Amino acid sequence: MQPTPFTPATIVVPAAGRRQAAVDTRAIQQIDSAHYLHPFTDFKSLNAQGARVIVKGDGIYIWDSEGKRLIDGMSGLWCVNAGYGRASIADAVHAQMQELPFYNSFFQTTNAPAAQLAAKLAAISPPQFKHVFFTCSGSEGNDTNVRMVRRYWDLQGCPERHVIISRKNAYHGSTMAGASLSGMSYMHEQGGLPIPGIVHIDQPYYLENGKGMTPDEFGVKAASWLETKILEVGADKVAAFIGEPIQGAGGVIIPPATYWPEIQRICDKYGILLIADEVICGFGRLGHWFGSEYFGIKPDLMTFAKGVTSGYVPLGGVLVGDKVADVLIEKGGDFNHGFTYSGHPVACAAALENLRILESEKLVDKVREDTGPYLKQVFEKLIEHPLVGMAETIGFTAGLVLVKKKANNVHDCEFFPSELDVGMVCRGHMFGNGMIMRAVGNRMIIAPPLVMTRAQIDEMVALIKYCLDATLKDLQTRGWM
Ligand code: PXG
Repeated sequence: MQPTPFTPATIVVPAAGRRQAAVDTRAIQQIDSAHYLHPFTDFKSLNAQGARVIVKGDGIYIWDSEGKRLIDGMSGLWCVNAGYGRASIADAVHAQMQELPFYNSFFQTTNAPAAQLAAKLAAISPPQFKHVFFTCSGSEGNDTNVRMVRRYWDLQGCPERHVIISRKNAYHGSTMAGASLSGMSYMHEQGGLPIPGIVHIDQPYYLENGKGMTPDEFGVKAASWLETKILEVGADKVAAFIGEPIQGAGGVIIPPATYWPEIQRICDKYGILLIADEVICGFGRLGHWFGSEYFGIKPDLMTFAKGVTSGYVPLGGVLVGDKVADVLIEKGGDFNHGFTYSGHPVACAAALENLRILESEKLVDKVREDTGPYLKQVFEKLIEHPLVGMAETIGFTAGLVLVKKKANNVHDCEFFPSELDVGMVCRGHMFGNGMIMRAVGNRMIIAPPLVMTRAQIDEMVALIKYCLDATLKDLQTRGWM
């Protein structure tokens, strides 16, 4: 029997059986344009077209104010690991708000959810982590890292050890330190960044930098750039190296298997602290609680945010390994850093319920053993599409590269000129047909909610293929192919 041909009409339906919020799209767009400056946005061009108004979420789907359903292939923004519509998180938040909506943790006070969440995070993280510093976001977590590792080295009698090495095309946030650690030149161009004492090495992106090498050879080579930089700066001046286990915002850049073990070896050789930014990889994205476990590395600090609450309420922080925590506790005195909302009881209550869901539904195990391998099997078949030069997944995130002309070896593919912005053309077809898939240059990426089932993976990949076909036709019509 022939399979029924896929058409996106099969998924563009209003939220069946759920109350549709009554939202006047034009009215919201007007006040949005008049008053709301969106993050990372060209304000004028958004005002000209009007923002899409998202009104509802359930499971892996969201709905806009026109009743159109979309598969949220990006989990909000790498956040909604437990999926939308979790009444028990709403209930936990409601109950906590009624009991104690806020109290600070500054002046020798604490609250039960913050203490319980710290203990829970210590229990699910690798054994070197027993302590947590809470923030409200990943950016603040990375600012905390900068201050904490510099404080650590001061206390160790090495005040000159203040340089932090990061990577180009990394994303570590948008505060002054977060943006400085990030390796995006378009961020550094605005606001006089990076701040002093932060330097960058090239990223482990095989397609960009690995020509003529096997992936394994390239992994070792890319890690060697860390050693070169350490020697250039002076090992006695380097405080820490920071990296995302896989680079998310940079386009789902998956390093070769040889990369992280080499990075670990080099950090150990020079006694440099290793910071894993787990804001995206943490809480199951790679089929482990933390991406560091996937790669078998032993960081001294881990930044977290996003998936800790599945994005239901803002929360971030740093898991502090014993090596650093023991020094801060034993020798440190006051650590003059923190936020009004550090350990916010409502956010911590949301996180506790979210982690309970991830555990009780075995979502992390499922991604590792079942749906992650299935996504790999189905998504990587997209390599057969004429526009796709490379398609890869890791856990529950995936990326493909759009190419003008394919070749057996990805380095021999012909690429579109970057000014054509084919990724954005493709993204337009995805959005228009009910699929949220992000474009990062010529890479199209996804990171779906961890609740996505095998049947939903089939539905998503069929839709992606349909949209790639539409993109191909469009590019041909434009005369770009
Ligand atoms: N570290 C990493 C690895 C991140 O991905 C942050 C830190 C900062 O977290 P906050 O909570 O301060 O936003 C992030 C955030 C994108 C995109 O384009 C990714 C993020 C934020 C905005 C856009 O994929 N990640």
